[in-house]
Amino acid sequence: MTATDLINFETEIADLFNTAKIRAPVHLYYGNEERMIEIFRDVRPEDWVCCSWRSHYQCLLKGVPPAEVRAEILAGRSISLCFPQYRVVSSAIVGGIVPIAVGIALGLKRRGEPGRVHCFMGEMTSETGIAHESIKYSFNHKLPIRFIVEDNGKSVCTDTRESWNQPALTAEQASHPMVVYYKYETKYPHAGAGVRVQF
Ligand SMILES: Cc1ncc(C[n+]2csc(CCOP(=O)(O)OP(=O)(O)O)c2C)c(N)n1
Repeated sequence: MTATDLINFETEIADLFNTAKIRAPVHLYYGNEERMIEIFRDVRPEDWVCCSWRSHYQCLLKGVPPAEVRAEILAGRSISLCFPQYRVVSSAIVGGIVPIAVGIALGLKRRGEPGRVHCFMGEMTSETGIAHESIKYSFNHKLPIRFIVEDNGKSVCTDTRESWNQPALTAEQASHPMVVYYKYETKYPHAGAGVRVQF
């Protein structure tokens, strides 16, 4: 999957959404393709990838065939794509996937199984209590997991830094051995594709 393949996939989904072929929410990525490809250089087939409502790139990069991802999105399940056979799972609850990811990592460690967990979250999610506790627990218990904080600056329509009255995010202020932080600028709204229903 190249950056162009990823962009083309999201463009097709945007068109399908804007022409009402998809009748459930979609959350699209844009502007982070190179970072995603770089992050996935460290993801192996035995690893688990855990995502939020925005997960098309992760599914494609984990090896789910584009036709399978597209079919699930057309069926209205973009917001919580799960392909356990490819070891990629999602939750659309803010913060919901983070302790699930920790549980998977704990399971791998207890069973002595190979592989690790890559848990993606938006920057607002990364400021929640559940994320802070999950990162602390994983670090102290030396779990096979890393957390990827993806900063697009907003939480739906709210400015994340402004809401916490914090000029820099926690993940930005101090580097953590288990956290990868990156910033990107998207051309899409929080949800939808800029024409039909969005919020
Ligand atoms: C418990 C809960 N509260 C509210 C929502 C609605 N909601 C969905 S995404 C989102 C914003 C999350 O922002 P961020 O973590 O920065 O992720 P982004 O979508 O910007 O990637 C909110 C409030 C939700 N899905 N779950």
